Amino acid sequence: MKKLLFSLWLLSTTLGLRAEDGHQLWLRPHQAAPVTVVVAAKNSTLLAMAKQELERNWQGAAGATVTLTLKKDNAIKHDGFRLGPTSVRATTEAGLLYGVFELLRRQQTGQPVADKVFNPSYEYRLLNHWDNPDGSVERGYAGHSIFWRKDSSFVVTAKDKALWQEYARANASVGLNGAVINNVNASPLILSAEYLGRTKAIADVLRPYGVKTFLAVKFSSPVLLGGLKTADPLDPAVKKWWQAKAKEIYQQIPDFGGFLVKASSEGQPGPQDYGRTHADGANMLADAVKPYGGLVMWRAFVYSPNDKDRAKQAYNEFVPLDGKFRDNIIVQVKNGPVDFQPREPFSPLFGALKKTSVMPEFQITQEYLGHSIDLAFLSTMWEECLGSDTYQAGPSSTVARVTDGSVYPQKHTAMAGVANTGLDRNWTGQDFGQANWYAFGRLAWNNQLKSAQIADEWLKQTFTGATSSTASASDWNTNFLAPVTQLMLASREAIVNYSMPLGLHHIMSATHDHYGPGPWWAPPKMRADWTPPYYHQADAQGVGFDRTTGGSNAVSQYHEPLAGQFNNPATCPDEYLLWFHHLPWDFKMKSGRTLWDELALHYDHGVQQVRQFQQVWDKAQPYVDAERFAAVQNKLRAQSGNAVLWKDACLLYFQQFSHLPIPAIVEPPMHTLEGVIANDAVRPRQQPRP
Ligand code: BDP
Repeated sequence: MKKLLFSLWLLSTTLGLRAEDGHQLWLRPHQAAPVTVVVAAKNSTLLAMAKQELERNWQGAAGATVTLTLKKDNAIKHDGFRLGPTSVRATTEAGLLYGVFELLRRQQTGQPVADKVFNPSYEYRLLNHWDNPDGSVERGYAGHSIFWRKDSSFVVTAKDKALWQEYARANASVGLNGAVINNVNASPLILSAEYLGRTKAIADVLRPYGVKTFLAVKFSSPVLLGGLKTADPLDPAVKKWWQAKAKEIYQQIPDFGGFLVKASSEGQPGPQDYGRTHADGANMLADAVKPYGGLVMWRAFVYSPNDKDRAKQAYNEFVPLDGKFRDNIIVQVKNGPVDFQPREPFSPLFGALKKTSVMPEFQITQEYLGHSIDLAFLSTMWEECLGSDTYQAGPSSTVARVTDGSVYPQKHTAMAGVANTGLDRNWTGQDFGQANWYAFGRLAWNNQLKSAQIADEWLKQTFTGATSSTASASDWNTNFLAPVTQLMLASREAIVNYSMPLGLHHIMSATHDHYGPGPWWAPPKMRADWTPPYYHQADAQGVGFDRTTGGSNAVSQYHEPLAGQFNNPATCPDEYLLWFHHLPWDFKMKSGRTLWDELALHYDHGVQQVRQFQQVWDKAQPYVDAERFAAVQNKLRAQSGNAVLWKDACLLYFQQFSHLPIPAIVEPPMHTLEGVIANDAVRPRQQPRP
């Protein structure tokens, strides 16, 4: 019997049919060559982890001796390291661990290992988990929280710990060194003794991988949890409450990272409830954690229903406060001025805050880019934002450089990404979602990295070894790596094309948690800035949001030459055109086509791109294990249908205003507008997983 099972296993392995559930991420097990690891430092759990990684995964010369040395070195910053073919030197233990992972990555992906210093772009490289104490995940599409459980029994099981350890190891492998383990829409419960107990248990598991634990806190916790009458940041009792809470936390978790705060934002309580400023609120919390070396990350995601233009609010509220924040505060700014849309120009706050530490916040979870159904490699989007020149301190003041300390003397630097992890066996729902977790870590470590390299690295580590026997390894590069890399690099633009091209934004379905189209959605009495028509402004005259000097004037929040360039439709880049302009349907585009035709062609092109992705993936079959091949194939099928839905719905909806025919070269709609709207209204909140 045993023999039969073994033969079956062997057969299925060689045929490439072995179950590959994706749980191993980019850290797939390897046949390691023998290696001797000499640790020239006092032994610690973290260094033991580093040693173990080398011993288990060494792909270099058999019998090599690798030394890990802790040593002062002026060229090394923060937890950076100096790498040689058989040596890693760093000034911190975490630096040695990152060096080990870099060495192994280079071996696995065929990159040379020259003597070189690697320094991180940012001091803090953080995941923000929007995980609720009841185990649900806001905007999460990969199952329940890996940290919190519905039953709230607070029992920490061996299974919990094993999972947290795998999670921490994955973070460390790409240099991520911090995790905010609960939702920014924070429950006050998170600061209760029970939840702090579980937080301590999590922190203990993350620590050996150099990952610090942070909490998101609710500004009104002193009232809701502490029973005080007020949460006014200038009230002495409130200050005392937070100081005592900080002490309680640090007694249990001495290296606790600090607080992330969403306040006076989207209905969350905050200092403005008491007539105080963001600086008043943030400073009070910063003082509470200061004695322990803690940090406060204060979000600048603010807007109010009375704004004529929501995109302007954060800049208006925060620029006057520049220089008023304590030095252990970082203002956390979303990449764009509205809200993680498939494409936005960069937030004008980047570079405009010159005396305040500022950090970019990206969204790894695909709230507006197809949940865990559509394939979207978001690295290109983040690269685009980081590479955008703000001109705030002369040319080359890119978002990357105005946030990483290259331009302004920031006391602290950081980058945050809203995580896409959950209890799904493959962590992220869509297998390619893992690439976004990976890419975020790599870019937080090095904000100059190119998406092509990141995709190449991720594919090589994630799919090598899964090839079936019918495919030769030498074909792998040509038939799998090259086309799938191209697919990944084009994937985000395809989504922009079939959902919100030419600067359109926020026109997604509200009834279906932001998946699919919904440009019509505007129930009576609904806040205007939560409805798509507020953003697309389609009427008989044209389409787009007028943010020019003649309109909301949001354009003036950008530094010249950008303000002038964006303000003029002739010089405004096509991809931001309808972000800044309301233009007639027959507006003549740079291509010579009318705006209406151009819009239609973009929608159609997006659909065709997804069809092409399907073809690329189908051809990749011999190079991918059966399970992941089928999973991605199914997702692409669903995405293809969704792309057509977007195209049909948006073109038919806008056609009511343009009264123009859909160009003949565009695939004719297979839906009716009435049908799509009716279907959207009755769609269940959670679409069954394809
Ligand atoms: C929006 C999400 C919402 C978040 C909010 C935020 O829809 O769930 O709470 O961002 O970032 O995009 O606070």
